[in-house]
Amino acid sequence: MTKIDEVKAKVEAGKAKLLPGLVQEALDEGNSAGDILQSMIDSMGIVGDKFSAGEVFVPEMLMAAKAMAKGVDVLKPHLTGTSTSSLGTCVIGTVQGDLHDIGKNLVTMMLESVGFKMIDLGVDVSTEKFMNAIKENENVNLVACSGLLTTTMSAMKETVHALKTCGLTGFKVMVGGAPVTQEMADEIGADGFAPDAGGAAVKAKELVKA
Ligand code: B1M
Repeated sequence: MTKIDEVKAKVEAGKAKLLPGLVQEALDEGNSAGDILQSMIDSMGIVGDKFSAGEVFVPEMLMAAKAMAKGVDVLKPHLTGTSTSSLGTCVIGTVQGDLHDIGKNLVTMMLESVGFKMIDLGVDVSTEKFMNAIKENENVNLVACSGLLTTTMSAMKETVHALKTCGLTGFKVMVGGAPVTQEMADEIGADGFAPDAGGAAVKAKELVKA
């Protein structure tokens, strides 16, 4: 078994304590941070499929998520650049009713690395909380909403609608997350969509420079 396969297997098995050491060993062996990250994302896909099939349950999903977070901590310095330019301030959060944060955290990391100051509101973020963050922080030029559940897509729609019609100006709204598509983003009036964290950094730059 290669070190990268071991990382993948231990994320799936939810072995959080083993992950930092294994990820470091995979890096030391010359694997790229991007490849290691992808192996962990693939693992979460497998866990999700097993959950759908009734082979694992919420506690196992949670343990896998914790293991991945530990692995990402080790990868962080290898994934992020050292941008000195300031692109502005981005308020980010997972929409109301949704507790998934791994994808949102990866997007946060990538946006930070291209030069955004990030205000991370966490998970289960109400529309009101997004709005207060725009008012309370200077130069907010981007709001990023993440969502993983089909059942919280209505919350995303409500939040985007409220942000676009509340009278506050000077920012663009970007959406993303597994169930989100470009078509849906257009339909709910978002300014931008990205399918993954790398794409989110590219789209964010594009949006604030437009
Ligand atoms: Co949940 N869960 N979960 N879960 N969970 C999914 C999402 C699910 C697909 C699993 C399945 O059934 N196959 C399913 C949703 C089905 C649906 O809606 N159609 C599901 C379910 C049903 C649930 C519960 C309802 C289960 C229950 O209680 N019965 C429950 C809901 C709780 C809630 O939120 N209210 C629940 C709970 C949980 C845990 C808490 C146990 C845990 C989350 C822990 C955490 O996040 N800290 C969890 C996990 C781990 C998963 C899976 C297995 C993995 C998610 C993940 O982290 N993926 C997931 C299955 C799957 O994804 N295949 C599943 C890795 C991550 C890197 O990918 O978040 O997609 P992702 O982010 C990507 C892109 O989407 C994108 O960039 C990232 C990668 O580069 N992206 C953006 C994300 N946000 C973006 C924002 C952007 C742009 C791009 O711009 C703003």
